[in-house]
Amino acid sequence: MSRGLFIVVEGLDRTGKSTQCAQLLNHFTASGRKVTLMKFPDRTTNIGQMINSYLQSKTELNDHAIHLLFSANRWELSQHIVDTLNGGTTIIADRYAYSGVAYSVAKGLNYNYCKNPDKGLPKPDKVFFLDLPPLLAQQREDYGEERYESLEIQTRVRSAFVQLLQDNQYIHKLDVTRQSIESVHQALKQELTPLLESSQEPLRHTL
Ligand code: T5A
Ligand code: NA
Repeated sequence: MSRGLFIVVEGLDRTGKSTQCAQLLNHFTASGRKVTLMKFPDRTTNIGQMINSYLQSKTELNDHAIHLLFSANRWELSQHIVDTLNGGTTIIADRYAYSGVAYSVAKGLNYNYCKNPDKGLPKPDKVFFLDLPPLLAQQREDYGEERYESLEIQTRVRSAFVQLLQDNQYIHKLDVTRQSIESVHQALKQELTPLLESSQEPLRHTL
């Protein structure tokens, strides 16, 4: 049995990540592939509830402490990720460690410091960065409800993502400016085709 693929969708707030993850889930399901969705942060765990409370500004936390909690939230699910992939199920993840680095760097934490806690996590087979100017993202509905959803912060988060793109050539940037949901979906599918048609090497790469 071949293992599942690990696909990650990244981007600033409101860029259409959840929408596209849902579209991919439907597409894979319809084509008969075993597939599941994951979302980071996973707010359902104990750690995830602390993160949720922080994101809703109900609690305050030291910048380093919340950074480590976001990473811990990935680590607590890491064995589940490995087992799921090895069991032949594809994972579509709505955000992952790249958000972890970008948002903390945007607050002023050191780039290399930010990458360290995630080292050793399962490495995705494909990472997409949905790129939308922060000003356009801001015009989408429900913007501004959570911490980080301001133009100033999002602009700094985007700069951090640009550095991640430079350092990790395997991240695929997709300009979604004025692109319909359907056309972004088509672009993601097209980019995934070679991966879907090739047989996967055993999972052994880590971040
Ligand atoms: N964070 C996260 C960290 O600081 N460290 C970490 O390690 C991690 C993992 C989590 C927050 O935590 C931070 C980053 C975040 O600030 P979240 O739960 O992921 O937040 O929430 P958001 O990223 O804010 O996700 P959203 O759900 O708000 O945005 P999405 O998923 O990018 O966008 P989506 O799909 O919900 O779409 C937003 C709106 O745009 C429309 C949709 O219908 C919707 O109304 N839309 C489009 N409109 C026009 N054209 C298109 N192509 C469209 N696609 C979607
Ligand atoms: Na989302």
